[in-house]
Amino acid sequence: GPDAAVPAPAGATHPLALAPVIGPASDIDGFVREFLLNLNFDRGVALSASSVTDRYFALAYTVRDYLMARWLEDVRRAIADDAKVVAYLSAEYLLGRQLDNNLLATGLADIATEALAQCGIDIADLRAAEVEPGLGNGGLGRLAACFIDSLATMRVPNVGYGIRYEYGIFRQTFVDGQQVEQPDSWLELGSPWEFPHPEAAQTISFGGHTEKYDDDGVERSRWVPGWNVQAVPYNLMVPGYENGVVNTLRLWSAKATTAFDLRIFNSGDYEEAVRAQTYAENISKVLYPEDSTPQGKELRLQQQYFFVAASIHDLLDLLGPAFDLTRLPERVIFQLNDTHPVIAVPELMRVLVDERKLDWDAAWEITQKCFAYTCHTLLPEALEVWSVELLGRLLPRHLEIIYRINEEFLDEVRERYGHDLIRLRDMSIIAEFPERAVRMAYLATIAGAKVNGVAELHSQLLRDKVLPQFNEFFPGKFTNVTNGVTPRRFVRQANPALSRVITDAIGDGWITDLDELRRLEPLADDAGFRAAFAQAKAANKRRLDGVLRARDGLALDEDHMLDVMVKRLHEYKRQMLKVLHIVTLYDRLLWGDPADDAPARTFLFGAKAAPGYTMAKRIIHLINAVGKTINDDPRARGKLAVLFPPNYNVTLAETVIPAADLSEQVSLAGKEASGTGNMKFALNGALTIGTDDGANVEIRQLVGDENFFLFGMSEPEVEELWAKGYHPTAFYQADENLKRALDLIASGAFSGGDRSVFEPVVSNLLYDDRFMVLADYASYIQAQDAVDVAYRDSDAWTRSAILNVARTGFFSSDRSMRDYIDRIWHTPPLA
Ligand code: GLS
Repeated sequence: GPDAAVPAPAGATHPLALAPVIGPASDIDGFVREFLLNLNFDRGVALSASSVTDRYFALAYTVRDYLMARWLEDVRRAIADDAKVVAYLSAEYLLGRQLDNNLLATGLADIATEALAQCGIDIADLRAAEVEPGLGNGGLGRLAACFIDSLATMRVPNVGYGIRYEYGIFRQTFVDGQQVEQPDSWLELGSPWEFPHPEAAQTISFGGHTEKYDDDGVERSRWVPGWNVQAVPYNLMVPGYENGVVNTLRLWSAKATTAFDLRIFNSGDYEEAVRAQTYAENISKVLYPEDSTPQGKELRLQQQYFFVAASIHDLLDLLGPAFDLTRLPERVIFQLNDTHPVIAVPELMRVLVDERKLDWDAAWEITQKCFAYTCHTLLPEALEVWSVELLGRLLPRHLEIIYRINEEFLDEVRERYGHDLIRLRDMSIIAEFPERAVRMAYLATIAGAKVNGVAELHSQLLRDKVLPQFNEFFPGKFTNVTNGVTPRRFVRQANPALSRVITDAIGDGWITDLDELRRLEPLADDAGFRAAFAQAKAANKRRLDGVLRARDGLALDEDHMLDVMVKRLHEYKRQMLKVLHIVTLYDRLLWGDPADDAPARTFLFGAKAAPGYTMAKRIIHLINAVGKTINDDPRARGKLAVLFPPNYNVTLAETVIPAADLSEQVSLAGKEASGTGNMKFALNGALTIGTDDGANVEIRQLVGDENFFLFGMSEPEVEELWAKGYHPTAFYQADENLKRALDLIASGAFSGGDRSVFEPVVSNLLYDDRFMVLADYASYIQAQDAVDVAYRDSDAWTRSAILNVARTGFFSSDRSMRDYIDRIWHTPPLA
């Protein structure tokens, strides 16, 4: 981008050349002119002949030009200003659509709408043409996107580093109710939001071996790699909200190195050369679609090393060759978003020791101050572990470095506790069973200046259950930062109806200071405000109905309570609990009290299953089967409906969440690290039915028990039940309603009489039920019955909904960023 910090060339005389940047005029005429220039000379079409795609691109270029004029290369400036930069290392960024976000940030939304109208174009049609970059799986990736939005809005110098996957999270379709994955070719038509920078490419090496050599009497080890690839950066703009700041998201794309190709080409092996090129470029080909439970695939480790090595070198290049590396911790903090980027730790050590010739101790001291680690899980199977065999083959020098870090660490442990073999085994970075493997979470914990969990309960369990020996060993290292979501995208942009109601009441300061929402509290008792609030909710339901009709041919009855469960499909999240509730209501409807006056409900699901996760896919099939049976049954008409639009993504979330009445957050206590959907719902005026898990705990504390439907076992109660022995069949036998619901599924009632289809789902619950669905069923049904009662008093419900909005300003990602700054990064915002 143009760099305002750099003066014009010495011979420049024209006034325009002397201006740092020529920006387009921020008025309707200026916008129209810029739009038509882009349409005519970039797309090369006349307005009359242009397609929706042409127009979308021309609009995107226009908005981009405004941002570009403000893209002050904040990183370079920050470097020049000696500021400390937050380098956020994340394998995932679930960005969502860019156009609306950028219109909002630039304050151009109204001008653009009117300018296009004067060109005979409805901006809504162009918005709809944008394909969202789905470069993440779920909450973890979306969190990264929220964080970089907040950092730009708060003027904190930040570069987000990640991978430019050619294929993001798969596009989900349903065939006969079963999930079928389609490739997400989001780059097919190109993306107007990215800027390739081939001149800033990095060479990233892999494989080979290490060798010892004599360096002026000092024995050193060095890496002799076997092959390499180019990492080409693509910059994306991350604009702050109406503040002129544009930070950078830098995503790396793999490209075969020409030298590598040439060597093989010269050997005459054309096919081998092309094969090698494909191999290299595979590295950034596709996002791994596992959320929370990664598979230990070689290509995944390649991806991880590829992007963190490129990012570290990029940052060191920015600082320049003369930079005094002992001062590195004053200038950068690498935040490790889960274990995915942890291979950055030995990479920085390698650069410092092998390339920059620092001695080990000095390098280690620097490294320990430059990294901080965020853990996003409690599931043991989600803590990444790389086999020594694989890591040694792909990154032999890094394995040596990890061994040395481990040896020195275990020496310290021995010094503190003596030769306690069990403790040494438990704290070693290297696991011995079932195979020798590197525990990336341990490496991150040892190397990181701080380790944080993502909600109070999660951080406490991290300290007490997941890494207790480390918590004891490193007092003060563990901390909490409760997650947050950006109010720009998830309230202001996604919910214009509610935003208007809020702004009319308290002004628009809440958009960058979400605690302002507190001022709505007294208005919960104001009938006029309640009416306006309820009208916004109703309008959002109609908007959702329109989107679902156009997108999927589904319809939503605006008179129904909208009960929503949207999140990745995972057994621990317990979509099955929701299914059992629906089946129970259906069963009641068929056989129960005909005078039952429960409010009509529509259940809306959105969920992708990892392609290899068989049980999750069966549950998706079951939801669709139950939905079809109920939706086709005239006896359920006007009372129950089930909607499961395929391919839930950020774009769909933005219309679903504002329309919801009830938010389902029903994970088994102790399993959901935080959740962030839970926050988005509360902020958009849905009430939560939830367990005492993740950030639900904090939501309930803030909104008050009377505005939250709590059910289920607490985390200690879960532990207690496990300890005394959990027998799901006992719950099945003891609870008539539960028995009826499970029997109905097992009977084939939802599978055309075929009892085999869902037998594995039912058996799993009856004989295994790792996530204690049956144990929490009764309590869940009871809470849902309380929801029915509460919903009937629509005034009281709206009052609670308003209080949910007014009391959850804490969950702004701006607050999360403040916490990271205070507790971990110590980076003051730029003036
Ligand atoms: C996750 C957790 O499962 C979520 O609870 C959490 O909200 C999110 C962001 O911290 O991180 N971890 C993960 O691997 N995927 C997630 O969404």
